[in-house]
Amino acid sequence: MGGTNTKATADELTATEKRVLLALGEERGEWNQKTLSEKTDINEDAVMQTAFMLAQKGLCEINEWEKNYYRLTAEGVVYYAQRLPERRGLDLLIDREEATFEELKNAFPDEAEANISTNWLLRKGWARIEEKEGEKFLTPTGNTSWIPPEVPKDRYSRVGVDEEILRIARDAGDIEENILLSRLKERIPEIKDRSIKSFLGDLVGKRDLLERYTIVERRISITGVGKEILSQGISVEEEIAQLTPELIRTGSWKGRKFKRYDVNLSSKETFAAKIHPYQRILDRMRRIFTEMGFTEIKGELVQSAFWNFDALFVPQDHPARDMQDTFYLATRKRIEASEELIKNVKQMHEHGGSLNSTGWGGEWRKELGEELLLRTHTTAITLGYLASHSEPPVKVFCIDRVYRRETIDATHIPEFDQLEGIVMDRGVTFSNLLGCLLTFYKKMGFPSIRFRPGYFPYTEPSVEVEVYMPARGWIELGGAGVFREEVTNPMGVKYPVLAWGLGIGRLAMISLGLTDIRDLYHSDMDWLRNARGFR
Ligand code: FA5
Repeated sequence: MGGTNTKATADELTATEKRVLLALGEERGEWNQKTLSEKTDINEDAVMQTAFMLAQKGLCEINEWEKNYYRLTAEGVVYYAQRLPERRGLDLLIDREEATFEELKNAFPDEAEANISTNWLLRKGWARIEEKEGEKFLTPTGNTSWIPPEVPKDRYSRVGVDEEILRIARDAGDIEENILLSRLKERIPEIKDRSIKSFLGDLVGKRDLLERYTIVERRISITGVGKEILSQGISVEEEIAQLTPELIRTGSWKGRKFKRYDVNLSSKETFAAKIHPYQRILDRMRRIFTEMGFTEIKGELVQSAFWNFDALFVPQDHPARDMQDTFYLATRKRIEASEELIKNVKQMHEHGGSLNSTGWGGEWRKELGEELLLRTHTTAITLGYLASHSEPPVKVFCIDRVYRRETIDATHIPEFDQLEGIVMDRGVTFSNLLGCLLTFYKKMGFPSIRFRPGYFPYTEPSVEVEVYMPARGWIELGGAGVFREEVTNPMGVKYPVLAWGLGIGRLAMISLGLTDIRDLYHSDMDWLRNARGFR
């Protein structure tokens, strides 16, 4: 860094940064959090924060490493004071030359501790089990130490390395691993580090007498650039960090130095409340259709089979009407339509009414039309509107929930939303329909969609709209077509009706980068916070 640059940096330092830099520049050379805090009289957290700021500016260097520490657990403290249960057990055995399990048990305050004593007596090879006349005894083996093979037994006859470790830890309070190792080696120079670690492992893991914890230690030292700034001389002036009404009123801010803002610092991420990404997509769709001159309509969730199917020229034996596909209510209701419309629909189904159509043939049964169901598509809603608005022009849309008995998978759920729309006017054509859908999807951010020939009982011609998704290939987004005369004629509609019903869930799933439609309904906070979508 050149001279002019470092000068500029010196000017940008806060008073606290200057104080810390001055301390770092003193002879001692290396500091840790604690010593630097004591030297500067700034608390440890703040001093580290400042050191990090200085490090970011290249003025100091922070080295970090982890250190293991040990201290006795509560049980460790008790066992240390009373000696380990197996040591107490051994003394008893030596005293009496042998003892039954029962006798050993009676020497301890509880059974658990007696068991610990027995287990470790056997494990350490201090006692063995002998049987005399059907009764079991514990007898001492003569071993009284617990040391690894590299340590000569005769020199450490009554030493347990674990006991030594507990003693050192008790004396030290909290002890760093390397210090513990070296203290133990002062006592038993022959012992290897590997053995000590295995004893420590037992005391921490198996016996819970010692606790191991890690502390991050830091060494902070000034860099060459830092020294250069100091060599130019810096003075610590108190700075105003926050402008208060008081400072302005009294005018005491005059002539004082203000803390500079670092506009390059990234700010903390905030997660303000916002509208659910899925709702944002619904709102966007509403806006697009409204901009295109459409009016939104609403309708009932419970529909009669007449409006959901019959008026749409869906034959009464169509598989979509099965109980397996549709949720029916247990009740029926008089059809909400004029007698004339019901009669016209009946005639259309039976023989094509006055049109050059054969209809579906057979008898159309009114009672099947009276069955109530949860609407399976929103086409029931636009159709109902059309029936009462038979004069052109009509341009309406509807966004609402529909229900189907579906096997749930990545693209199918039993409750989903559809975006329905119709245009009825003199001279509108199939091309207008495709253009309208293309415009909508383009505005939604899907420039490449494709139309495939489709089939619906109520439209001719019919298409299916598909969009490409790299993870899954082409996905069907919706159906559309021009209503057949078998649908429009009974209602007295004389002009072409363009109609479509688009699945919203699938579109939302693709827009939001999901591959499973079910994820739209999971309240995953991380996803909700970060999901980007329409505003
Ligand atoms: C219909 O519902 C027709 N009423 C659409 C229509 C309206 C055609 C007007 C012609 C004129 P379909 O059953 O294909 O069509 O459903 C339309 C869209 O809803 C599908 O393309 C799909 O995107 C979505 N969809 C269908 N079933 C499910 C489901 N179980 N879960 C999620 N989305 C679904």
